[in-house]
Amino acid sequence: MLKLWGRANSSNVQRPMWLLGELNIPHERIDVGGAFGRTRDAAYLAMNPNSTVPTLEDDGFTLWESNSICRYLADKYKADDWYPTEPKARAVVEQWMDWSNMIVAVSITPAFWGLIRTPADQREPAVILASAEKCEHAFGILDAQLQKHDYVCGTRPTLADISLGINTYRWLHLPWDLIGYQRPELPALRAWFERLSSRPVYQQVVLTPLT
Ligand SMILES: N[C@@H](CCC(=O)N[C@@H](CS)C(=O)NCC(=O)O)C(=O)O
Repeated sequence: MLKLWGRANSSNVQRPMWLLGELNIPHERIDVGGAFGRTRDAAYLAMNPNSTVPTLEDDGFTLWESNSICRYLADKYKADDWYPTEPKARAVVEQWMDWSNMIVAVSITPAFWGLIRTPADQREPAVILASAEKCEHAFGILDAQLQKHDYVCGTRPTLADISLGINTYRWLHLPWDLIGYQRPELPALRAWFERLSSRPVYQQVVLTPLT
């Protein structure tokens, strides 16, 4: 059986969890990383030398990088709706997946750590504010894209929505007031978030307490 290694409160683990749920693929998820540790064990390092989560294990084949895991699963289970095979359509999905990692995840990580995982007396408001400003710019770009159609790449969700939908939930729900920052309301992005929120798998996997 497929094994997904990684704690369920990790944004990057939630990507393959969400896809596995949507495709109804039997699998076992094993808690490692964060408070669960074990990512520096020799056996884990042999699968993933980064000591990060997630890692996928499929009958002796191992893979890390959450977006790569999603692409592999979509290919293996022929989920063409989620990962189109037509070259241009596929390239645009991959463009937004890459942007999700290089821009959105990089922008939001300092704010997430500062607001959720740092004791109040150690918080650095200037660092969190800089992160907030980068997020505002990035989510503005995503909002403009979502003014064109209901999902990131068209009329139905793809791997691009999975890649971006998790940090969007975080951006909408981080306690920005702790640093006196007012997040802008972006109507198209909000409407897309509501559409994602009507999906049972998104509710189970993503709409969970930020920890
Ligand atoms: N680009 C990687 C990032 C992996 C990553 O940094 N994962 C974080 C969790 S979101 C991690 O492993 N942190 C250390 C830990 O959980 O022990 C991916 O998309 O899989």
